[in-house]
Order: sequence, then C-alpha cells, then structure tokens
Amino acid sequence: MLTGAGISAESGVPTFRDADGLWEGHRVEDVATPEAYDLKPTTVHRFYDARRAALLLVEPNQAHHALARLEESFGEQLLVVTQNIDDLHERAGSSRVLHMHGELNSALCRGCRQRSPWTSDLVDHPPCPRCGVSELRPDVVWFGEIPYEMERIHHALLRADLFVSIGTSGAVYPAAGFVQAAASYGARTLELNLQPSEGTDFFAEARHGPAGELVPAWVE
Ligand code: BJW
Repeated sequence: MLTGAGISAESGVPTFRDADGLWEGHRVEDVATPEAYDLKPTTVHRFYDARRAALLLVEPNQAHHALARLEESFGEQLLVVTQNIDDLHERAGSSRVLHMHGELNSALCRGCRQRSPWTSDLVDHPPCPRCGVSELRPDVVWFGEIPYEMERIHHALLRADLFVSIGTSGAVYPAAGFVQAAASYGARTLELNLQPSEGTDFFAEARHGPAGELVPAWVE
C-alpha cells in the first residue's frame, strides 16, 4: 500500500499539487529543498511549525480507518508506505507504517543526523540535545535527499502480491516508480485516486473518486 497527500485531504490536510495546495503559490519543487532551508531557515521552520499545530486539529478519516481495519485482518502481510509526514495512519490504528518522507513530529540534527521526537520546547530551536552542537531541522525528506526505509520498501515490493496506490499524484520519485517495480515483480496493481495520476497507465486497474469513499468500499 502506498499513500500520498490525497488520503489525508478529507481530514482537512492540504495536498501539494491541487489548486489550494500547501505551499501557497510556490511550486513545491522550488521550496521543499535543503537549499531553500539554507536560504530561509526561519520561514521554513515557521511553515512546519504551523503544519505541526494544524495536525493537532485534524482527525483520521474513513480511508485511514479502513486501512487500519485491513491490518487487523491481514497483520504482517500488510505494509503501508506513506509519503505523508502526518501521523493519521497511526492515529487510526495502523502500526505497520513506513514514513518514507519523514515525520512532522520528529527532529533531525543537521550535524550528528540523530532523529528525536519534536517536542513543544523546540519552538525556540535550541541545538541538538545529543551532540549539543548543531541545529535541529524538520525530519522530512526534501528534493535531492534520499527517502527513508528504501531497503525495506524494495524488499516489500519484491514480495508483494498486490500493490495499491492511494491519493498520490505520481509526480515524485522514487515513489512514482513503485508501481512499475511491483508489477515487474508480479504484483497486481490498483490505483485509488481522486483523478487519474501521472502514472495511471502503469496500473492494471484504477478507480477514481474521494479516498474516504473508495478505500472503505474497496476494503469491505
Ligand atoms: C485525492 C483526494 C481525495 C486529492 N481522495 N485522492 C527527473 C526525473 C525523475 C526524478 C527526478 C528528476 N529530477 C529529480 C528527480 C528526483 C526527485 C523527483 O521526483 N522530482 C520530481 C519533481 C520529478 N525526487 C527526489 O529528489 C527524492 N529523492 C530521491 O530521488 O533521492 C534519490 C534516491 C532515491 C532512492 C534511493 C536512492 C537515492 C526525494 C523526494 C522528496 C519529496 N518531498 C516532499 C516534501 C516532504 C516534506 C513535506 O511534507 O513538506 O514530499 S515534496 C511532496 O511531494 C511531499 C509528498 O510526499 C510528495 C508527493 O506528493 P503527493 O503525496 O503525491 O501529493 P500531491 O499533492 O502531488 O497529489 C495528491 C493527489 O491526491 C492528487 O493526485 C489528487 O488528485 C489526489 N487527491 N484529494 C483521493 N479526497
């Protein structure tokens, strides 16, 4: 299972590339970069601080809950690889979740690369509590950086019988390439998205509509 911003849209979390997208008129490819952070760290911190605060006000939706129910039935056979940095899968009850683009509630030290929970006292941006030297940045994967958990994801793609992609535009690699990898290793492939994604032709089957309706209907 691969999920993207579209699965959280009905919870009220903005997507990246839809009309009312997250970066308010900026192309995400221009701003979600380490270079943008180097240039304007305070602006970037403010942006993620606001998203972290907004996350406290939203709840998982029917699509997140349906995937949690699926895990209850399939256990270790089910793996959710999410590009999302929110924690809505976990709050719905999923436990087998890999956050390939990092997590909003985690901090990354720019020096020692240690990851630690993002706590409220980090609002003042103190140095890393472990090395005491370098600054903490949001623990998210920007363009040009290597996504997390690639080895485990590759292993899962190799073994998958079924690959389902939910709420992602298919515009960002390596996630956009997972469907072709899974298909080449023998998996059935299904897209569940509001509209045809950029990679829709690579899927054996596609259903289009809101995730809050499509995912529960597919799961039941
Ligand atoms: C609904 C819905 C509803 C709405 N119901 N659906 C040239 C060619 C190929 C690749 C490259 C290239 N040049 C550079 C690259 C690589 C680059 C890349 O892909 N660039 C593209 C622009 C081409 N990728 C990278 O740099 C990545 N790293 C990398 O490749 O490292 C090399 C490497 C890889 C592997 C092994 C070893 C080495 C890193 C990419 C990092 C992306 N980071 C971001 C920001 C994360 C932090 C944050 O959240 O702020 O991740 S960018 C942003 O895009 C975010 C998302 O996770 C990601 C994907 O977006 P997503 O989830 O698809 O959202 P949207 O908005 O695009 O789409 C939403 C969809 O939902 C739409 O289709 C809607 O219709 C739908 N929808 N409502 C159902 N209710």
